[in-house]
Amino acid sequence: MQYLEKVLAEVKAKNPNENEFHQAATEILTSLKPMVERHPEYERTALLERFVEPERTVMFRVPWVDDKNRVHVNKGYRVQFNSAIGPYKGGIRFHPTVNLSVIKFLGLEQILKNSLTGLPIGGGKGGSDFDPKGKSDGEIMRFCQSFMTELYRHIGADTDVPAGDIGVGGREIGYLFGQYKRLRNEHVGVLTGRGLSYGGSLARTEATGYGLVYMTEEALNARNDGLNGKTAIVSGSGNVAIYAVEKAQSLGAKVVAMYDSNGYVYDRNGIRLEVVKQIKEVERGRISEYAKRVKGAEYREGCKGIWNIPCDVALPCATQNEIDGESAKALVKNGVKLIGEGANMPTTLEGIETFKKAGVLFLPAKAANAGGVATSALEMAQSSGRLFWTFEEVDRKLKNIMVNIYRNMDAAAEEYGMKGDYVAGANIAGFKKVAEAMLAQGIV
Ligand code: NDP
Ligand code: 2IT
Repeated sequence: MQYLEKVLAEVKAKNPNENEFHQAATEILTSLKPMVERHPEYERTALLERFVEPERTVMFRVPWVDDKNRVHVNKGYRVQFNSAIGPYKGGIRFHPTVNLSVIKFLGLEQILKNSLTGLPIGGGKGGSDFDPKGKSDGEIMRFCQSFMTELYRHIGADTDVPAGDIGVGGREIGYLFGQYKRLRNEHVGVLTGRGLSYGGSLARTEATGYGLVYMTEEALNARNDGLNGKTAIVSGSGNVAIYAVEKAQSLGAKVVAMYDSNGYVYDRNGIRLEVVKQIKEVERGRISEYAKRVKGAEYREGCKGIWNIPCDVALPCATQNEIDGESAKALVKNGVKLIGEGANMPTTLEGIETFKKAGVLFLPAKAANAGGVATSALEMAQSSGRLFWTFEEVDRKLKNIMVNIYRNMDAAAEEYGMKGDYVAGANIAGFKKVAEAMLAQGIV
């Protein structure tokens, strides 16, 4: 058996039932093939076997008390996957679907994404199967405090720097940071996505969505095209989706649909983002409200139908596997030109294949959504330098980073004879630096 196939078979055998982790590993390893063939030292040093095995996995109990004095227990995770190029870095997800497989797929993706940013950050991810929906502020705070009461001993500004992800935004980062500071007696940059009054960075809130759209525009510009006048669908209505819509609209795109986990809204006149922000950021409500408030907008139960709406550009910004083979076919049939992945692994392997066959321009998550973690690294730089950059300065750096990632993955795909295949280009460009750093550091 070839080296790559052997490693992939081992991943599946040694990590049974971790379907999301298998999916991410399959996508990555398969596309590294031409690179691995040029580097026999990878096999000699078991580089890929080490790459797919987390350096450390922490799993812990998170007990907490709700407003009615009932005791609950959730699972907590932090996977410290790879520190070859910098301290572990990556978000924390609170969602009932969180399990070890989900955290490991996210962690594996994060290693290459963080490498692509060009900044010195390794890869990690964490989370809990806690469901923040419908919880009071007090319950969220007590849960975050309990979570951090275990996590604090494993992280640190030069060791592992968590941030937000699904279900973890500014409010949760605040409670997590408060508890860390209390336990360690240190006010340091141990979490990113902090509030502006206690060490956060301007533009971090906007960064993932803006970054996604900067890369989308760059990819279109490279083909003498642009977002102006394009019809777009942005799935999700959380942090990434909202700021992707904001930037896409500012570049002249018409966003006609968004969703949350209950259903989608279709507004043929173009989504009114201030209404979405009010519902989602202020009221923490449901997207169905939008159709009650905006004339001409329709609400439909269920998510899948959104991909049947004709569009030029689709930006999936909710969660993994939201575009399956069938949805991909519907998008292609309706003439989609570009897919930009704001969420992590939002397209199934079958969906990716469908887009590839149809020649749809496909910007994979680890490149397209890297603006969030890149800006987190800028927050870390500001924290350690005790600096505070303006919005314009951070935004300018973010844009440069996204353009550079685009050019690097484009060049890597071409170098290996796969022009325009950005799944391969992003994996190869990201893996290059990680492999170099791992080889230089010996068998560790
Ligand atoms: P939020 O929690 O702010 O928003 C998540 C959105 O996705 C909500 O609208 C949520 O709906 C929806 N959603 C979640 N699960 C499902 C589901 N199973 N089916 C349909 N809709 C769903 O999270 P973020 O915006 O931060 O994250 C979105 C994606 O972007 C994730 O994949 C995350 O990993 C990725 N990402 C985030 C970054 C960041 O900086 N925040 C950086 C890079 C990637 P509901 O409210 O109903 O649950
Ligand atoms: O998936 C991701 O890149 C994030 N959730 C952001 C991680 C970070 O450390 O800012």
